[in-house]
Amino acid sequence: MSGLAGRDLLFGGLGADTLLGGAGEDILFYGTTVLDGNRAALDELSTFWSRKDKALTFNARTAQLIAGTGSVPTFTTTNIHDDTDVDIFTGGADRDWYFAKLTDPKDQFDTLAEDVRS
Ligand SMILES: [Ca+2]
Ligand SMILES: [Ca+2]
Ligand SMILES: [Ca+2]
Repeated sequence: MSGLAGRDLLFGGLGADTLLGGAGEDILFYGTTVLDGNRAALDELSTFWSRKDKALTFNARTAQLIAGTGSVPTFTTTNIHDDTDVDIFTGGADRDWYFAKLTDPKDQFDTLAEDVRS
């Protein structure tokens, strides 16, 4: 699964996935989320993550998503789930946000200026 230039949301889902963010600040998810199948919340998330307001820096956006915004559920392990398969993440250019498994067998990812959570 590949993103292009711009801020992408890449959902690995079940199974071992290879996610390529490409340029732009992307969010890469290792497994399933409560957002899956919730079109309205996904659209809201996509719109929020794409916002270019100066005050909404990468850190401000990630903090707001962890806290929850609008109808987008909090970005916590309650809502974002590991699928236990080993996923391969390449965020590409710009800072990216990974939801990855950090215990063996770990997901594999590049770590250039990335923000990795599990
Ligand atoms: Ca991208
Ligand atoms: Ca996966
Ligand atoms: Ca990227």
